[in-house]
Amino acid sequence: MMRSPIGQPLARDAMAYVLAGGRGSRLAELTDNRAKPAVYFGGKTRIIDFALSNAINSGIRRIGVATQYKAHSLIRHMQRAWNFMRPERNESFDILPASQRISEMLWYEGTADAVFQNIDIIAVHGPKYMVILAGDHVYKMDYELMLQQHVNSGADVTVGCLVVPRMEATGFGVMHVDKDDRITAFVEKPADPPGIPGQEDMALASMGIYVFETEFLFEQLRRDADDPNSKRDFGGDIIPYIVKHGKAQAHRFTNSCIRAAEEIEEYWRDVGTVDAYFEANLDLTDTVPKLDMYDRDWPIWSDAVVAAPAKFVHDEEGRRGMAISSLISNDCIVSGSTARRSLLFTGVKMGSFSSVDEAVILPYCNIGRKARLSRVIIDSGVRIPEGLVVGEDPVLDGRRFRRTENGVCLITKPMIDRLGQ
Ligand code: ADQ
Ligand code: ADP
Repeated sequence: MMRSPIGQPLARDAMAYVLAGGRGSRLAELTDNRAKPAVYFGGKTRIIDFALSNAINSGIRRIGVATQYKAHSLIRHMQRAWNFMRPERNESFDILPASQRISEMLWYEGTADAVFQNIDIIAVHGPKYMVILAGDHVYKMDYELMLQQHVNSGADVTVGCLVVPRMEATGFGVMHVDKDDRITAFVEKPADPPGIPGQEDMALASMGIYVFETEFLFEQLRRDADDPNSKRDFGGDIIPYIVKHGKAQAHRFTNSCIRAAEEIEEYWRDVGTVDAYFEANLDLTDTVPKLDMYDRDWPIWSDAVVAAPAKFVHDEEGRRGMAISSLISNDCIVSGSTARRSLLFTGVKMGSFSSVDEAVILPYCNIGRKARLSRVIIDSGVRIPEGLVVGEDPVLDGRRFRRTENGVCLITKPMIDRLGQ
């Protein structure tokens, strides 16, 4: 195994740089007030916790997060949850909002620019390798393996990749590789994605994560910044250039960080649409979910809200409060009501006679007495009025809420406020 000069895994000589500025507009109202990486997922965590936990679990101790769109909720979350790095051990955690550091007029123009504008800050930390990550995917991955492959292959850049159905690859960077997985062609978001030779209905897609030697990355970013035709984007500009003029290597995503890896199908989700977000959350209510949130070897960290335990109580008339196949977080109270195949995030209160079925209920919501809800996502802090029924009349639901193709209703505070008018 390759080691750093002081005999440690390569991850200790690397900095993870998480791109967390994008809106994720297909998540509709869920990203009206927060960036996609700040969207809650899985009962306790937010989406960005996956990339950050992967970095920490891989042994990386220097982390930067570039933020831009609606960053307030994201920054607050990271200050609460991720502020445990120790500078005296050469650890760091930098939140890097697009702060017009180069020119007062400039936000981060593209993903490459979100790194370029912070070159001086990265240089102070002095990592030999940069692991560029996206803050908006749900997966578990050991970046040390990608670093090892990068050094062993002598590549200029190593690109994390996945095999996806060809017609789903239109939103990805799609590549061709030779027999040694060297990338021979790379097209960003092709309308008609090229298939894999011998497996024409599948395509090799970029996960949008990259490993570089820091000095080489800086050279490329400076070169790109002088190119008037560049959009300053990794997938659109930097990677295609290196594929053409240098050596780019593909690193195939595997479950290798999971103990039972061989029995588990590979799990990576973009959760980019309301339906995909709903399904990925509900998957966690399966008896044996594909994504293990109880894995002590590869835990997903988040902020530990100091709050009372979840509580299930009889109401005043003796009706039982209960939850079946559900994830119930701290500070929830289920009183004389029933949750089935649902996720109740921190601080959700369910009143008597209410029931929820296939519901993703974000923190600090109140479900009023006698409400009956199925196939819903409820945004944080929403008070569901007494007796509201959702999931039984598609036409009415569609008029009141955002109802998806799959019949999932996204319910937000402004939508509830409009009901009373
Ligand atoms: P996209 O999915 O289009 O393509 P992009 O919008 O470039 O992703 O965002 C990548 C990451 O950077 C996201 O985490 C996003 O939040 C963040 N981001 C976007 N704009 C930013 C900005 N200005 N400042 C800071 N962060 C920003 C990319 C690649 C494809 C690849 C897919 C995989 O370009 O080749 O296939 O990711 O999802
Ligand atoms: P986000 O903005 O991404 O939804 P926040 O952390 O800002 O996440 O809070 C979510 C909601 O929960 C907000 O409506 C907020 O007012 C409410 N909230 C946060 N913490 C508490 C708390 N301890 N008790 C009651 N409500 C809270």
